[in-house]
Amino acid sequence: MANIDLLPPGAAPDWTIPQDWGSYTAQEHAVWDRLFARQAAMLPARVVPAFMEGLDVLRMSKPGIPDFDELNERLHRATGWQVVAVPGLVPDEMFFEHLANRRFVAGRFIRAPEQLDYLQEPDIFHDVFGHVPLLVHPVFADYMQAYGEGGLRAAKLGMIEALARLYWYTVEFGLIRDGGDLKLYGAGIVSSYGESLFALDDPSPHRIGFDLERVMRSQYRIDDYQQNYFVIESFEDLLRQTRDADLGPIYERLRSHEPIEVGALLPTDRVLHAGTQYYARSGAGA
Ligand code: HBI
Ligand code: FE
Repeated sequence: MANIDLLPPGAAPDWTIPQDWGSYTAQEHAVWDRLFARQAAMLPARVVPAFMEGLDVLRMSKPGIPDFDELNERLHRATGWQVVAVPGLVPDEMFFEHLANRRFVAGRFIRAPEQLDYLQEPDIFHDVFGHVPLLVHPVFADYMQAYGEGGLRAAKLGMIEALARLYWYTVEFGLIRDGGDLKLYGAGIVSSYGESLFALDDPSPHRIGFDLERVMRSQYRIDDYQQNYFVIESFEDLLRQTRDADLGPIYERLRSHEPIEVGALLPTDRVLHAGTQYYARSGAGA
């Protein structure tokens, strides 16, 4: 694991750097346009409507990498959030501190043309296309700030891993009911062509009703499509279940229980789809 606790040269003490939008090259803008066009064409029927509304409010269909100064005018007016540029992953507590103050940290760099389909570290397409449109939705915006505040409290209790799992299975890889359908909202999914298909259509992964404690116990994979997806009823329900939770007893039980293996199903799970786990077993993507 790279030592992400060394402040990168040129970064401010809060890890932010200037976006310096003028220095993006035509090729970098072209990579953004290619990724944007591919997702914008395939998402409308798959993604939660609030995501498309956010793209529209932020005028994100404008060609090229978004200029944060322009983006933030609209975003801040909508929900008080702003996007700040960082060189890459920031230490957990700094990450929580930014979220708690309605600042979303976005990697400034964009992937190379040959990395179109997967990269380990979040780049500006993952962060800005994937995460930012939903920050226009007032309830999701509240959830992200509450998450940051909860993360700062959890850090003091040694429960960062539980919060990282909650982030992973909601903000990054969450599914949501929309009427009778399942729709995408997790940034890790909507910024990935392949996983936007896999997460909804493929019989392999489990799809399980969201439960805070279950998610906080659930291990996850960072190197391939998810084997489990958790489904929320609404952003309002997600916010209510997390903000109103009595975390003391949950954290106590987490300390005394083993984490839940990726791909496991529990008798207490609200199973919407019991997956075949074929994809994971075949090691297709690994
Ligand atoms: N830093 N820039 C950046 N982006 C993230 O998504 C991020 C991070 N640091 C920590 C982190 N995510 C997660 O581990 C949190 O759940 C803690
Ligand atoms: Fe992310």
